[in-house]
Amino acid sequence: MSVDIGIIGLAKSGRTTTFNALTGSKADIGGLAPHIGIAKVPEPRLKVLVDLLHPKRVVPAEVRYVDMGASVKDLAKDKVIGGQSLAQLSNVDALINVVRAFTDESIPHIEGSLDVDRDIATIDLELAFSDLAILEKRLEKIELSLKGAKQLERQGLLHEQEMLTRVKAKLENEVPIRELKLTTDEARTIVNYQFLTAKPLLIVVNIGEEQLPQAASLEAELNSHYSRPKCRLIALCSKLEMELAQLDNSAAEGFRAEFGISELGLDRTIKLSYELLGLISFFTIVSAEVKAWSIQNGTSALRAAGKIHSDMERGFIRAEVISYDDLVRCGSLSEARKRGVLRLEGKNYIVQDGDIITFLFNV
Ligand SMILES: Nc1nc2c(ncn2[C@@H]2O[C@H](COP(=O)(O)OP(=O)(O)OP(=O)(O)O)[C@@H](O)[C@H]2O)c(=O)[nH]1
Ligand SMILES: [Mg+2]
Repeated sequence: MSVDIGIIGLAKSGRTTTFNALTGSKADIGGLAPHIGIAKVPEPRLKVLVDLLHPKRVVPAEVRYVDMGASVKDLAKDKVIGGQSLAQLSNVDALINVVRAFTDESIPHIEGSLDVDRDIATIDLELAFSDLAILEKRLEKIELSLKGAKQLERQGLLHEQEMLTRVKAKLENEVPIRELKLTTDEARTIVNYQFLTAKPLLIVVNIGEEQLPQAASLEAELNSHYSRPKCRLIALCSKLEMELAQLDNSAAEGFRAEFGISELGLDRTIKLSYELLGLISFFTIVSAEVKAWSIQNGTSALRAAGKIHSDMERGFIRAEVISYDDLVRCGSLSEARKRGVLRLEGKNYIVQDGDIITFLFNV
């Protein structure tokens, strides 16, 4: 299971450019076909582990980005997003909305003028429309089923009807599902519908090169409105980021210094997406291979093992765990073992960010 992030937005907002920047791809700008690309999750601790352990192979965790091709407005032909596009979007773990802030006379803005707030609201509305359509369909079905339902089934249906009606009222008042306070049971039901406004949202404000000196202040100003539950905003120049992604390391370094970019937009974007998704990293070191994995914060050792291989989950015996800091302090796993710093943990152990884990299992 990789992490999937869908890139959406209005036409000519810079979605494909952002996709290319994030994945180092060279997808055809202006093309309408969906693009799928993979980015390696930047993980500075991985480099330290490599320097320490000299593995033969190092495998970073990955994120998959999907550039939907057509704009959200074009996907939503009959007011709502449907068919294959909806299926594709429903499957992602988080959304990136690329909003145009760059000016370019030769590329007319699709809405006639530049207005970041308006464009953010437009996309929010499109996503809400899609969710409302799904809600309405489900509510109609529940209504029908209630007619012939037996007592037990009836209770479940009434329960769901009550909750979905509540969610619908909120959506109609422009409150996205990601902001609702739900009980664990309710959240579990909601997850099954894969609502678009339930997904964490990262707003990428795509600024022009000439706006770069103001990027930080613009970002802070916009974030004061848009940093809401499971929603964050970042300002970056996708065009420049794309060009940077296509340079080799030393050339990119010079370029970044020239434009005063301290951290790559790609790295920040992935980091923010991870924060939004509540993801943490753990590492495995197996026969000269150091590998990083992403899991939801709060995952048990048993489930973490299952992420690597289902056999590991089925045959789980225990996990040998050391924190990243402890390993760095000891210098090697064998030294850590000698000093008794390695812990043996059971299947219910909650994996911590930076844990280095060896799973013991039998098949
Ligand atoms: N000046 C400037 N142009 C940009 C920037 N980002 C994107 N563009 C240009 O804007 C045009 C549209 O960019 P795309 O990345 O294709 O945008 P899109 O949202 O994928 O567009 P469509 O898929 O065609 O709807 C391209 O000509 C880009 O080169 C930017 O930061 N500055
Ligand atoms: Mg495009």
